[in-house]
Amino acid sequence: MRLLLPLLSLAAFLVLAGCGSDHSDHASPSGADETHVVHASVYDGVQVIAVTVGDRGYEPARVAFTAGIPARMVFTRTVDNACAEQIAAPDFDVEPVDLPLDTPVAIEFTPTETGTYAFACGMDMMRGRIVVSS
Ligand SMILES: [Cu+2]
Repeated sequence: MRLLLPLLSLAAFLVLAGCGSDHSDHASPSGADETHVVHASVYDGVQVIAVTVGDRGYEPARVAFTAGIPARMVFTRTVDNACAEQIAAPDFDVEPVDLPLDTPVAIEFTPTETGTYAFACGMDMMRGRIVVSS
């Protein structure tokens, strides 16, 4: 018991710490991830967004691009989860691409029309949204 108790309290601390970061990440008024949209930054004529594929899915799960400018999404998978092992953007003809653990992988396309599109895992189970505006 002398050994077990400190381990249990450490585990409790880790759970609380994880919970705490959850709240700060999703501090939007509605509390929903759906409202959190990250706009691309333009570097050398390419609009770029970095997305982490973690145990809560895509972060950010909604990204915004401008129509008519080449776009690059750089995915880094940080979770060892078979569902997250590939990324695809079928609306932009991006076929499923492998995401090795902790290795940034870029997909590129040029959004030409405004609208809301999808990116997803290779099985189309884990999904994110791409919002294209003019
Ligand atoms: Cu999947």
